[in-house]
Amino acid sequence: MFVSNSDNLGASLDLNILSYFAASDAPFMMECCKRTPNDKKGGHLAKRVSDGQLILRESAMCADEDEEAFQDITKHRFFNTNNLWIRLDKLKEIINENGGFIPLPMIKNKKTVDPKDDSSQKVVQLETAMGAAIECFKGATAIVVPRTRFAPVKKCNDLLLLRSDAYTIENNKPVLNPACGGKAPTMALDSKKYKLVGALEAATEGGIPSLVDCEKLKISGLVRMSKGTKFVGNVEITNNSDEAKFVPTGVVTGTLDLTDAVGAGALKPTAVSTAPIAGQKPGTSGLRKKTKEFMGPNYLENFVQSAFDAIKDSGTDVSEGSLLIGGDGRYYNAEAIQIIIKMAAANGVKRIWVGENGLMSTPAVSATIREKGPIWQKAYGAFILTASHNPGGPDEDFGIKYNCENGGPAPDELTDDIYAKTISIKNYNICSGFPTIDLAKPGVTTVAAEDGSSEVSVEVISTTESHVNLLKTIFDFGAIKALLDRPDFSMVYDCMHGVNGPYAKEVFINQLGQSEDVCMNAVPKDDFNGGHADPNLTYAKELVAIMGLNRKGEVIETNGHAIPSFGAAADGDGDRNMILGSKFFVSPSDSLAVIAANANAIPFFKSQGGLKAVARSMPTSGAVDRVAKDLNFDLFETPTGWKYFGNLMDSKCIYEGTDYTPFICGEESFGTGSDHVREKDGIWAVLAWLSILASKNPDASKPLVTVEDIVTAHWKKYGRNYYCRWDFEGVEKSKAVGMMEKMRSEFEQNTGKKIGSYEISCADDFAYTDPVDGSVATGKGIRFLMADGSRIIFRLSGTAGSGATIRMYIEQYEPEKISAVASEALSGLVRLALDLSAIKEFIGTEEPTVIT
Ligand code: VG1
Ligand code: CO
Repeated sequence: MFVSNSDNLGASLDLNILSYFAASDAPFMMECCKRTPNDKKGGHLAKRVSDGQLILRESAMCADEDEEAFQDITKHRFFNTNNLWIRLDKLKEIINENGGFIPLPMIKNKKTVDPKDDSSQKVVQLETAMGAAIECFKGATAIVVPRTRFAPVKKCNDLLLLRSDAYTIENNKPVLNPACGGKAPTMALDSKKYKLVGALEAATEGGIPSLVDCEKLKISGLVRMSKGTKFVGNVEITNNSDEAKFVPTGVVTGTLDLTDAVGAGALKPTAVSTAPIAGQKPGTSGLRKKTKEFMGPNYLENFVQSAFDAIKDSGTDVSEGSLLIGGDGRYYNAEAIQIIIKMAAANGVKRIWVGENGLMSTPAVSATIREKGPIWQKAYGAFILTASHNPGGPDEDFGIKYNCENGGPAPDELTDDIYAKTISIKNYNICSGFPTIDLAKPGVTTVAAEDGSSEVSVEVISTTESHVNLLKTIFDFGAIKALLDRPDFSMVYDCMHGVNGPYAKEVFINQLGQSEDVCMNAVPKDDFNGGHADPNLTYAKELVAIMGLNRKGEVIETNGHAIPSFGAAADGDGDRNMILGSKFFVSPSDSLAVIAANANAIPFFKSQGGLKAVARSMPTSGAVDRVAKDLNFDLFETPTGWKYFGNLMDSKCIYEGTDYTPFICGEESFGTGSDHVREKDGIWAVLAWLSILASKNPDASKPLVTVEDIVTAHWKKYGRNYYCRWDFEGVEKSKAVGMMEKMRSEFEQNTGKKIGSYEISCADDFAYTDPVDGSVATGKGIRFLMADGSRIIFRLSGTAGSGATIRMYIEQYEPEKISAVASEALSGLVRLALDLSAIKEFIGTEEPTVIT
């Protein structure tokens, strides 16, 4: 049996050594190397005087007064490489003799409880070492092997050597470069400054210097090196300043004091000390809090630093490609962007893209990550500054989230790691001297380090270009324009003063040639003009009235005002949509089902051979399920939040699994989208509806087939899922949690219970196993599933900036009765839901804040 350390890159199963070992008849053989000054601190092989047995002595076993003798490499000439050869029959004998184990000597090591943190609790670590087993095998032997069999990476000294040209790769193994003349350069990096690998990584961000002609390299203090430097002979570098100084390029030899050398100037990073701030756990879609909280000392900085640390730990090299930053334009957007730029520069980001005026909608961020090139500049991720539909302004909400390379929201694994880092953060990095970027001016600003060591570029890019270009490849703009140009067709799109305005104007005015009045409230405002940029019947009041409806979706008297044929609205960050026909509201769940049923009206789907799969979040109504069954699409039911759709869309292209694309997904909360991006996409849904309308109205001389006609025909074919959601906002958190807990405790007694005309066939908590990567999400909503297919669902919102919001979802399917008023059709189930939750007992009211 051959055993070795996993960090020894020279350990291979060498057949010559194996043959020698087999022929030797020894029970155990250790590969040793000659000790050089580099290895004097490590353990060595010794012969026990009393019986001549070979034994291993580790430095931790050596008394302080013996240290000098211990480190004498002329006396103790060999050290253990931990490449060990063991005869299994002898091993079995020893194990049997000793009652099931090998009596290894105990080694005592002084460490800190967090090995990465010197200031953490000191502990004594007791360990036994594999190599020490040599003393247990009578007749054990050792052979001296060339240094090439020992390439361990234990300290930054070793790692720097190994990464340099002092080593080459032969037969997949690093071997000492013959040009070194058989002896590796002696490395003496400042042990305090380069204890952890992160420090070495930071020092060699500019590349690894040449060491092949170096005899000894001693570095005291912080430096930054680059691949342009060649150390020759005996080199000693000192830097007594507190800033890491750049080692000049070219040949460097002899002693060099960098203490007074110029520093990085604007690119000088500072580690600012901070302390964890409670409550920075990202929710359904990022971290959302009161703006004032976000503006508090270190609040944004802590989260952003934790995100950078987690992103790097996940294996992303932030110095490659680009980092995108954009936001929905709410209060504090621009200041936050400047802070993130300065922190990005200090965390090693080299190229930053920012949306013009700091604006970029959530779907446009996703599109830009995926589409904007060239390939070597492609974004690996983005910070989106948004609290979406939550109100904005100094007294309202602010938010931030991170999206990954696929363009989608960070998965749970990453957001959990970000959160873990927020609770142990000690410092954040910032280049405080980095200039403030003029976000109103498109173009590139390049900031170079004074010492020439590196450069960071910030490019202010078009807010709309990548996204609108993508939309043009998805839809038939010609067909949509023909519909819009019909004299009997008119539309209005309410951007609610969110970030969607620029996109709506680009698409409808510039590309489709419509008049300005198609776009309402299309100038982004940092407080959404005091409104609630949430596209539903309650908050999109102005539009709803124009379309001839009230907040309950009932038809109102419009005193002869002309009502547009089509109305739509977007939320603060442009990912939600509400679809309205003349005097007609389309529920988001129905909208999803209608788009899925008519996907072939959209070239993106048709050209790929039609839709393959659909998905909806659990609380979304099952209307789309009937379409999936009818048209034979795969169907998925996921927890709330867009991040759960991402894996399904990436199943083939990232996970090499089943291809579910082309794919459409949606949520009851006015979110719809497809695999063209990895976020819901408000303007996409609007164009999808216009495409369907265009396809149903090929002949302009015939009467218009309306939104209402399309939905009614859909219900006639598939039946109707009556649906509503009641939100109870601003509830005290403990009360909301108490209510949920009570329902959980009653699952058993409620299952099988008959109440009035309903029978609860199952009461449970929704859990989801991701079919693509197997990850499990639990506690995703309480469900009461009725025997007749009706459902009652309760969840706590994961996007509330403060307090708690209870969401109650009600659904009832009717195959035939399609023309009832939703609130009436659902009144029985609503009553039951209010009773089952005992909501009045907990929060003192049964009156919701919003009904959608
Ligand atoms: C809400 C919606 C959910 C949506 C999320 C983000 O989450 O219910 O469907 O994905 O907002 O949308 P919650 O946890 O509050 O129910 V957006 O447009 O605010 O980013
Ligand atoms: Co949104």
